[in-house]
Amino acid sequence: MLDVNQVRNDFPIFRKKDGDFIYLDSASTSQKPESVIESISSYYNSYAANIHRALYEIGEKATDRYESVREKVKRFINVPDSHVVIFTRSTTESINLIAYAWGTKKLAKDDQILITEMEHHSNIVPWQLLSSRSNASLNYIPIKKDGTLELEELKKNISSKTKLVSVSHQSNVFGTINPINDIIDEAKKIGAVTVIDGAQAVPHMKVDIKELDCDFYAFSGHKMLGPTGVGVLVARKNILEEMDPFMGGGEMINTVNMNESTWNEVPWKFEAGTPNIAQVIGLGSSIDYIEKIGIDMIHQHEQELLHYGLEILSQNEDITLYGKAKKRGAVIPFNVKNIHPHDLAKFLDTDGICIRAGHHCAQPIMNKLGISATARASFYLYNTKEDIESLAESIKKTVGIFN
Ligand code: 7TS
Repeated sequence: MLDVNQVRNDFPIFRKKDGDFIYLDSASTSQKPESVIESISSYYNSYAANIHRALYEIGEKATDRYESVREKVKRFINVPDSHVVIFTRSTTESINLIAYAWGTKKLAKDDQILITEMEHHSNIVPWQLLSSRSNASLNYIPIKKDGTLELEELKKNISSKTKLVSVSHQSNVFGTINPINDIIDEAKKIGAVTVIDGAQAVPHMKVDIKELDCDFYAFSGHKMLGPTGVGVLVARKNILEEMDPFMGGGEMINTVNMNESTWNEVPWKFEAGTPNIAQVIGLGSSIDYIEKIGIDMIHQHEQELLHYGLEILSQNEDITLYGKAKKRGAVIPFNVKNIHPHDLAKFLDTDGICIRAGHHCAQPIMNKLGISATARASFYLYNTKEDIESLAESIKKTVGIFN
């Protein structure tokens, strides 16, 4: 069993006695353990230098630390080759990179991009932009009101025209863990490229890229105990080699003359300019931390919290819970009778409880449910059953004030 008290003690933000708070918004961003914060300050305090160019000790150390994080990502999610691990700013940037550097070259009129109604806006808008640049059509696999995909519709929608299929591994609204193995298999049958948005999956469950065998997989450091400003894109090497660069600048070139340039090898071809060095090093420490605790242990702890949360909140008749997927991560969207989720979040905040309220950057889901917003509680390794009991109590109190 996970020793949550010990875990919480690793996080400076939870050690403060004054202004105690209960953090139930990890699907938005996670808190950071001391080891991650220290690895970032240690770079700035003792070896701050640019990478890949400095011929002195601290520059070489910074380069080694930065590059070693590719190996950590490779081991953590079982990527075949550390050279297909590209550092970006976020999941959002990783998906935009694919849409520009792969999509602009590969897609044309009569081609189809297939996504789902369950996506975060960052897995919708880049494809809308690509669709208007290329004239390829953009189609959606519908969702059911219970927060699962209409998989029967996948077979109806996918055809030889489909060139790219992009799906989230785990929904940020319902927590639904999508059957991405089946979707990748269907896409492969017709030779479509597959993109998996793993922003909500990598922090919370074992992900195995070799086993998934998708073409692209994207995630963010800040949702997995790491700093903001670093994301990852892993991809199949031959596809990366065929792609044009995303951004031009220093480091991504091999040669530059007045008229043209040639490109550096993968992955550096996609890392133009000075990267987020400290953030990448911080991501390395967050992977170390998660591996020390064990991703399966974290997943199991979150599953217990999820089931406890569903049980406790369902006892309150004023609460409507959304999502009924059998395989589901620790995310609970809900609404409380006669209280707008923004008001609820503000009232819970007076009890020191942080939840998210709004459309969660997933407006097509809200449209499907016929609502404009929900409240959302999401859990991570540092949350406890007492946190959930406090949430339930504070909701009851707020209902009393409003009714
Ligand atoms: N994809 C999914 C499934 C997400 O949940 C998010 C962020 C993103 C992509 C974008 O990640 P970013 O790091 O590039 O911003 N989701 C949320 C959320 O649910 N609440 O705030 C951010």
